[in-house]
Amino acid sequence: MKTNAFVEPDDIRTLFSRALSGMYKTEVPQYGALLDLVADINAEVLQESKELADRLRVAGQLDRLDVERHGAIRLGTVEELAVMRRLFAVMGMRAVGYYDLSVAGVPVHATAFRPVEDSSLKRNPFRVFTSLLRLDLIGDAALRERAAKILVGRSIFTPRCLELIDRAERDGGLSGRDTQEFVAQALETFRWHSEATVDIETYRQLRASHPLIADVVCFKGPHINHLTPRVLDIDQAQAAMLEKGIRAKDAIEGPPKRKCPILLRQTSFLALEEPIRFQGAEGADGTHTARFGEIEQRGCALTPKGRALYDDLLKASLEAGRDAGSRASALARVFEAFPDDARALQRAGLAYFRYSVDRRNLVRSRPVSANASVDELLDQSLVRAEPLVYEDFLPVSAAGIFRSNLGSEGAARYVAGGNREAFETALGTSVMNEFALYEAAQAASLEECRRELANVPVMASN
Ligand code: OOG
Ligand code: NI
Repeated sequence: MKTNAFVEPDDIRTLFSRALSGMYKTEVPQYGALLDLVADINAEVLQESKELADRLRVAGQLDRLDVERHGAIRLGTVEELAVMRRLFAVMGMRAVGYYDLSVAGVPVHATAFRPVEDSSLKRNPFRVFTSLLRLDLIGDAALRERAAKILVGRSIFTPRCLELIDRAERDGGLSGRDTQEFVAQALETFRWHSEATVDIETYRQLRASHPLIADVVCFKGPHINHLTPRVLDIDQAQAAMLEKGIRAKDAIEGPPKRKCPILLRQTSFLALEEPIRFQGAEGADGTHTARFGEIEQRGCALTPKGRALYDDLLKASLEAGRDAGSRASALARVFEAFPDDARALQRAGLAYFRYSVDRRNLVRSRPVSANASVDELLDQSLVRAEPLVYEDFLPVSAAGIFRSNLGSEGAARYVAGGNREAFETALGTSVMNEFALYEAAQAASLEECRRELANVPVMASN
């Protein structure tokens, strides 16, 4: 019966992310160079710090490191988003979080599709930042209708891909053979097309409204626009990129360098200018920039309290400095107010942790009280706390990435604000709350510790 068994969604995700990475490597050779650079730095960092290597191994982070990627796509219609949710569900990915980018002058809102279970995150935490164009933010009614009409005319999924999604939903999974076909078919949606679906004049008009609108509307599908590996030392990676003559963004997005990294730090290199064939009698040629390279370093997930402090400090630092140099020093200065060691973060309730029993201290002379507080357990070294990795994105960083890669043309300001309800209606479900996921993971780990500790026999110690 083994041959008829369904393939685990975790395995489908790994096959897909691998295939996507392979495709992107042939499409954008610089991506391959970036992977090599990141692999070298990670090996060096792990070599230099055995302590970090041990910690990552205990936390289940080491094995996932070289498969860890996030990508991004931009969709045009609510129907596309609804099907994309179903496609990612086949690979065990759920929509987590709502990101409103309109506040940053980018006419999209977004979610992150990613695995949510601990065991799945350990296997392969592949995530895709998926944004949906908000045509309602285009002021020019004629242009808005034009764009909507163009989008209605395209289908970004192959018919076979849709059939296989249906089958997975109906049967509760995909066989090995169907999985292979599904991965190949799904890949088509993410492929680059060097031929536009519109003439160059339409492209120019849409681009003048906002470069992102042209990127979404004028092509056959939502080409993957970057695929980001995780690096263990982003400052080193940034320096290495500049040394290699890669035109990196001048500043790293997110928090400053710290002993105990929090959230997410990202940098990217500029979009490629790619030749495009436009529609029209004369087959006019032009260029388009959409795809870029990005790397990131991930730190610990913050509680709502920690996140509020992060947001406040980031805002203060942005007000403080304009150019890259003064921004970096303002960032470092302002963030001195954010505790920078794991225990302090834990005590202040700023970050989430995974607790595990510290086996070295299991010989005890008295039982652990069932109501011992986390602090007591930590103080007695009965449990250890390992920060939970931040698995999501940051809207301010995302906006910075969008901006640096789209150019500043048509840098509109939108005042409409987010529209989460419309997004969730399009998605066909509500997005999951990322804080609730971290909270649940933390609570489950603590529960497990208490169970384990309750079962340890008490021995007389000296
Ligand atoms: C997505 C930008 C957001 C990130 O890492 O914050 C993103 C896009 O440009 O489509 O990927
Ligand atoms: Ni990204």
